[in-house]
Amino acid sequence: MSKASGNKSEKDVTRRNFLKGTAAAAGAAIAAVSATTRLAQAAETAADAPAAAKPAAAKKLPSETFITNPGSDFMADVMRTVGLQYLAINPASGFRSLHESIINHLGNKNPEIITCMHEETAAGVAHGYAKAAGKPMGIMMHGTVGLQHATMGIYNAWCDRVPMMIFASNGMQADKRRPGVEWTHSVQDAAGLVRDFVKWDDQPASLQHFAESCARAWKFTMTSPMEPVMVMCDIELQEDPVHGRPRMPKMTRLTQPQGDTAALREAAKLLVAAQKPVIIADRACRSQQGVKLMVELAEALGAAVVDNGWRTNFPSTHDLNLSFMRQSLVRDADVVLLLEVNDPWGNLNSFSDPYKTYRPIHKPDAKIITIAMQDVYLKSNYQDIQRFMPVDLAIGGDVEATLPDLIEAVKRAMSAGRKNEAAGRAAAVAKLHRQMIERDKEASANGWNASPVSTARLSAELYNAIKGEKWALAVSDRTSWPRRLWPVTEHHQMLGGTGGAGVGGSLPIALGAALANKDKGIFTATIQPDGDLMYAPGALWTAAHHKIPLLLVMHNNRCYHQEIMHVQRMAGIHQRRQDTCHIGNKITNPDIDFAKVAQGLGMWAEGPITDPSKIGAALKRAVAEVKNGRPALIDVVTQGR
Ligand SMILES: Cc1ncc(C[n+]2csc(CCOP(=O)(O)OP(=O)(O)O)c2C)c(N)n1
Ligand SMILES: [Mg+2]
Repeated sequence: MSKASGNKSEKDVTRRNFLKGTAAAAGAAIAAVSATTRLAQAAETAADAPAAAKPAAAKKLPSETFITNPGSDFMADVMRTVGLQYLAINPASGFRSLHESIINHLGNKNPEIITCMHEETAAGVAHGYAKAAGKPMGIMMHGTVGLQHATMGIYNAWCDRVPMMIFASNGMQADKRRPGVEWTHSVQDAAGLVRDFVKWDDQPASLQHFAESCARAWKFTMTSPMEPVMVMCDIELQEDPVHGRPRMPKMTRLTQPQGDTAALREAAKLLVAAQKPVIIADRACRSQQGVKLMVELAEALGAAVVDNGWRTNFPSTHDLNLSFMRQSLVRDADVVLLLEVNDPWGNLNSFSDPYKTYRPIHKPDAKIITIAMQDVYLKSNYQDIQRFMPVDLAIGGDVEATLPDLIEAVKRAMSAGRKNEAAGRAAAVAKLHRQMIERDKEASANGWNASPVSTARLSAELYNAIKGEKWALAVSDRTSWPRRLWPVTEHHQMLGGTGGAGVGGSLPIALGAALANKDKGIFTATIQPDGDLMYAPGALWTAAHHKIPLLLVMHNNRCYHQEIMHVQRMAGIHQRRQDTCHIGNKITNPDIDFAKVAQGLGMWAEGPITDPSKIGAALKRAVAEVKNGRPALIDVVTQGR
């Protein structure tokens, strides 16, 4: 009791009065209280029951029955066998038994519970973790209301092709449901809510079924295209004792699907014969090995590479990197190779908004080749499939698994003459690369000392503060400057965006990446937009509580900037006033004090900073905090995007 909480004897009297006459007074221990509660419930049930159903007097009361082998212990063991390191939850009675099994049976380790204040945060954390760790994390949701909150985070993960093991509770046996909330929180088909954007789901009816479904779910989520999967956790299955001898099946050793060898030979011939081949990559690489293979392919062909940045696919420092020259490259190309590109049509056509006119950028006779899992597995309802693009050769396969065969085929098809041509081409591309870098550097200096701070200055200051660390930028698409200016050579350094562009995803995704990077000694930073943070700011408490070392640098433009631009565009085409377009879009009056918000949730924080010359020193202090294991936030007032 704290000193401020008042007179002790007075409190005790109040407490005594409260307990007087209640069964709970018989014992102070929590276990005894819960036993009493059960006793009271049992008595109530017995009184209500028809005479014939009353238990015989000699029989044990339900309150004298203990379950020492709940099904949830076995289910928790299954989660451990599947390899889950963490399980993000917002607690719920639907999985109270599993929750207890994880903390008391497993000792809250493998999986360890990550407490989240919103289910969307839990999904986002698992999303970011998967990208940084290369394996799924678990989330456990209350099957109805919890899952309803989690949906957008799951959709982001689906669009971003990341593995995730979703568990959700449900009470399938209606006669066992507690009256009231357990009914409103039960559903015939809980997975129906997310079925359009999970790869597979199941509602196991036995523990053996649960074990086999988890093994299957893990296999599906870890096979390209990697996407979330969901296994329901029936309440009775959790709370009943284990029946029979359920067994966890052996875990499968996975390989990723590879493109057809004959088709790859054909692709290699086209690429080798090309005068101006271009490679465009989206979610092509899963690891540094993938980046190495990309370099080998590009160098063998002397081909320019456009890395769209949804993962790190190609070093930004490499001479063949022309990521920000896609339009001119596509215009001149005779062969374009698209590697797990989500939107081939959008990459090869220009679209004018708001006029909605479009035209192809590529030459009519340019050969288009795709290697992707996109054609192998998709669903019909949500339209992240993008516009149909006719191509000359579509090869189904995981890019990283397919590249070795393609590289070999290219090398075999390469004559001495073609090798010389490739070397000449590479030299020309290298020149363009240097020009591109110079242009970006010059452009970044625009408004260098401006206040509010430019995003280019913010990015440069952040890089300066973390360049001595083994660093990662968890969400790397909030402004294009880091991708333009920072030397990126490692796959872990930039992990892409939110996938589905569901705002509110950036913060938890960054948190999840930092959680995974913690074990690898990687320092994680993120550029955090203001609007995104405010969807579920409770994620900051999760960062502080679990000591997740993340540096958040606010890109606080005090508005939903992207949307202001849309409304301005509409005002333009409607020929109406522009000065009202801030309505509904500005996040001012009051200005949000993000440092205070973060401090209130247990983080180290400074700001708001409006003078760009003050950012460097503040970041230095923040980096030191994060290196000591404490998440930190620096609030910088910015402009634009
Ligand atoms: C869940 C959701 N709601 C609304 C939108 C529409 N939207 C797209 S960008 C954006 C603005 C986000 O603001 P902020 O995170 O501050 O980024 P800024 O545009 O200011 O850089 C909004 C609301 C969306 N994409 N997702
Ligand atoms: Mg904003």
